[in-house]
Amino acid sequence: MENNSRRNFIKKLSVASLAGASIPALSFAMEGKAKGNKPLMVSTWNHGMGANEAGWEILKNGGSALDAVEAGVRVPEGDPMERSVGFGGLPDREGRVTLDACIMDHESQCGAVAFLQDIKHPISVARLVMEKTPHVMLVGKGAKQFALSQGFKEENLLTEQSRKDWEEWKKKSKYQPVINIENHDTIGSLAIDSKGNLAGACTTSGAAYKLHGRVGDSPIIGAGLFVDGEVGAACATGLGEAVIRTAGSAIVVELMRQGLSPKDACEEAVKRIIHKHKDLTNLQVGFLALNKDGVYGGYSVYAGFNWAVVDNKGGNRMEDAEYKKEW
Ligand code: SD4
Repeated sequence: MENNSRRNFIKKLSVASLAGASIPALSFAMEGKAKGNKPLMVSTWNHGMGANEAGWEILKNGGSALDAVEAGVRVPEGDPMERSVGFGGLPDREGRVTLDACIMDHESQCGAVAFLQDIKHPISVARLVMEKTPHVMLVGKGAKQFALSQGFKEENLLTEQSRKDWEEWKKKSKYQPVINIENHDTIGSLAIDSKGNLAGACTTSGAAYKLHGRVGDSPIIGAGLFVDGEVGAACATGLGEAVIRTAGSAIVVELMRQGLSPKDACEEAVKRIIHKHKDLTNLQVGFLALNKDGVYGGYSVYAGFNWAVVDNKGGNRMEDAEYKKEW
């Protein structure tokens, strides 16, 4: 074996053993360390474009990743045409819009709200939970009470269109979570700023027509979002129950710590979801990750997951995830 390939082989083995030796995709170890860009922001789905635009205004002027992701996800949260996030989000089966969100920075500070009603920007409430309370998560009435105490307004989040769709749904009342097909869903945003600091935010109205009280992965630190300032950040979109079962975003970050590229780490997390679920019908999950070097990547169970990325080099653009084609 010639020296170079022997070195690569040894490198590959050590990464594989650290990761539990179940990882076929070790292209990162073979290719050497990829170089990324700073600042940079990635956000899930087509509505990621608007989020990135708002976040980039902050990042390009030397602002923080934390401010960028918060400002970014507030865009779809406030848009009544986005039917899966914030104002205008589809309600649960009782016709109530209940929102989940969380935010995390490079120092492992984090805040979350779940089952929050009547407040348009759950991500900003989550940030205040992080900054102004000794807690990480507030839910339901308590979260709303806290939001009101911080000056947020009580608003009806059920738009006329969402109400009509819900009335229509009630005729059959069939719970069929059809996720990611219309190419707009939960928003997760990850950013690295010019200082090299990472942050992430995730916000959603959750699965349409869910049981009243259901909370998904999006406000759960380690499931819908995880950031380790020394390693990288990851977020998830799709069937939250599957992401919670596998501690999805925490796993993606842990795999990056062990040397996997963001894309390979996401792929491995998707494989675990596939491995742990017998019935994969409609079970779409997509992960998106960004490491400390500004390298990003994603992967999903089925085709259709995409994200927006913005940096100094290429502007704001959409990219499609690779996905598992057979198993
Ligand atoms: C949830 N993960 O509540 C969210 C929904 C979602 O793409 O991301 N859909 O389960």
